[in-house]
Amino acid sequence: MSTSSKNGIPGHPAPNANGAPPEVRGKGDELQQQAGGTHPVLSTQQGIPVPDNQNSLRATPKGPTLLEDFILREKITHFDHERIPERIVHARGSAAHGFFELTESLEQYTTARVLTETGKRTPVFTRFSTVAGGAGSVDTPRDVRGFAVKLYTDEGNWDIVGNNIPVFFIQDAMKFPDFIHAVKMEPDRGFPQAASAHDTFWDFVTLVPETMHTMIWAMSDRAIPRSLRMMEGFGIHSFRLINAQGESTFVKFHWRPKLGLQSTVWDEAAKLQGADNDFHRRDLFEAIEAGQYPEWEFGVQLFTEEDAAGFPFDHLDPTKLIPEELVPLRIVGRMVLDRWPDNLFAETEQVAFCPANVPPGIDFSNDPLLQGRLFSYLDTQLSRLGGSNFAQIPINAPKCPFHNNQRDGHLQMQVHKGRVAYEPSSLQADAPRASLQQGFRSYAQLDDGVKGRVRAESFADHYSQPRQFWNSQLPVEQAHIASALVFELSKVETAHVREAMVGHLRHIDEGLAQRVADGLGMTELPAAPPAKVPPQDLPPSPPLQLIGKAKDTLQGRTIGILVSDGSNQETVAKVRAAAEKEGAMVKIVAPKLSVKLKDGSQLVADGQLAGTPSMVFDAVASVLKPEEGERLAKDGAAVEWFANAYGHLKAIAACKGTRVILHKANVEDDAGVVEIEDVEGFIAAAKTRQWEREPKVRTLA
Ligand code: HDE
Repeated sequence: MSTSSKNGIPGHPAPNANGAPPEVRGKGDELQQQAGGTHPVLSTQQGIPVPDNQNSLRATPKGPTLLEDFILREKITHFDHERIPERIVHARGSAAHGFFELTESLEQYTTARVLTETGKRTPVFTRFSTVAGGAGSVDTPRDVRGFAVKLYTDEGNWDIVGNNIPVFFIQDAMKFPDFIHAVKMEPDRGFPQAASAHDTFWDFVTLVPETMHTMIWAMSDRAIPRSLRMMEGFGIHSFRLINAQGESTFVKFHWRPKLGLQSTVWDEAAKLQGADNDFHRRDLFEAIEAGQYPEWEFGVQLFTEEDAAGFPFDHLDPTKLIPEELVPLRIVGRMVLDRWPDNLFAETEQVAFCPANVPPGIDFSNDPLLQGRLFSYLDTQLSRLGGSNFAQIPINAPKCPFHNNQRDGHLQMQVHKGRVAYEPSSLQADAPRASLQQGFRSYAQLDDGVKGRVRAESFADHYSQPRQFWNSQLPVEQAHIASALVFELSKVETAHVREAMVGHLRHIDEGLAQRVADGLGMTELPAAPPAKVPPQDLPPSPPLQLIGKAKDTLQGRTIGILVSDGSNQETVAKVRAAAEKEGAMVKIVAPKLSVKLKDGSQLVADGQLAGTPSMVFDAVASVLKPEEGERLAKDGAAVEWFANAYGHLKAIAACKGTRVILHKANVEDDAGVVEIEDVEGFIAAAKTRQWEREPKVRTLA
């Protein structure tokens, strides 16, 4: 039977006047045949074949619907339960599959095979997330990003559940619920969603000065990444590596993006929220689909107990980082993400990370925040994933053999055989037994001290490292931090909270405090609160910069070319070829989805102008015949396209026909605004942001 239909969709029967396909009423077989006849028969969960998936069972043709209709009830019931509780934090996330490959063995330090077998590829699943927003919130708010990697090693799953910022807001797990309650939307009004710019967050921050270090990182452009592919990742806490002799070395884990670091500018991040809710998810998806697999170097900082004793801070305090000048980063591996999940729910949503998942040869430190996390993740997953068998969900199951005597429970998927589900046993030759040789070993640490609810004195310095961070930044980065603080605090309604924050900033840098106070219109600087430990001046550490660590490259970047009817196809082709040669992705934008070029050929655009603003590109080019330029100069979407590209410090290549729009958009000539004929000049400018333009386009604090 033919699959063509009046509505033109192959395989779809034409609807009748009231929208229902009457010829298939109660005739599932016929629908099957219309669709080609090769599809399996639709069935219920119990395997009962479904005769008709369009109409419920009615007592008469006009109803009522019968309770007897088990097919309808089963379908609706399952649908009603499709959602599971979203994560209490890090609810909004995107993930991909890939592999980890060790390039240098750490055999001297650990027995973990994933860190000793060079060249071996270990499968990974990596999930990036925002922290504060709900699962449906936007991708680009100012927020810390989660960077969680599950490595399916031969000795069990290893989860490095980290962030894109190397320190955390609080020192003790006891404070986590308070901190999260403060940053999430305020419970009485239900806003703001996915934003720290509100009273309760800053109230908490000002009352808990240990937050200062992560606060200043979160005010930097690290919290508004351009792409998940352009972020660093950090395990944050110190962990231990344990070697064959049982010796321990402390370790911090790092991920370094091959594409270099890059962020948006704040105005761009804010506008991206309107332009594309899924900007980061789409970016990761498109890169993987295009075969541009994102890659990170894997690095470790290794140090001993004795080294640690000499640090001017306590490495067990998660609000502190170890500058690379003190302990250099050793690159020992890489991670490549090369496969998008088949199903967002089954994989990205159901994946359950837990910092307690470590293979033998890796162990925990006493960091009190880490210690709390070792409890929290399993606990939250029991309720989020509905019971104790969530490790059997394919995305969570180890890829190495596993055997234990755990039985039964909700949604047990395994059919365990045999009569023995206990140890010791003598009745079954293949019953699992513990192994001292292969099993997980905890470091035999000798600790002394007294029991108590105390905070170590060595955790008391809250300002030296934020000051070091500030002093390590380039002037443009400092201006962004100061401006972010002004923006955030301008949203705080309570005057004493704003004042308290500026007071704290004085301990970090008097100049910063003054700039923020000026930006907020304060007439005098508020007093600084007492500091338990006066801040020390630590040497600046350039690896803490972001723009300083960016790479001038078009790899992984996207260039938008605006065209319209009559555009010169050769110019478009030239710009496209040059950009693609440098590794960029090129997208055509036009006032309509298909335009007729100068030579009469038809070009299908990737995006329609009004729906594809320049925020989604790293640089833009424009090829328009003069009449189209004149016409589009009256179109707000076109004018904003250039005004935003200019304001967001992007390179612009424009033809003569485009000049009239540039004029309307107040785009002034500078090194990043080039003639379209100067393709080389455009490519060079597109590899970086035009930082020197920034003072011309916005007032920074
Ligand atoms: Fe988490 N965190 N966290 N966290 N965290 C969760 O676990 C928690 C902390 C991080 O993509 C939850 O399964 C406590 C630091 C990431 O699925 C929960 C404390 C760091 C993810 C939880 C912390 C993180 C989570 C929510 C203080 C950076 C998302 C759902 C003691 C090193 C992982 C879930 C993913 C998720 C608790 C602090 C990173 C509630 C109690 C520090 C990347 O268990």
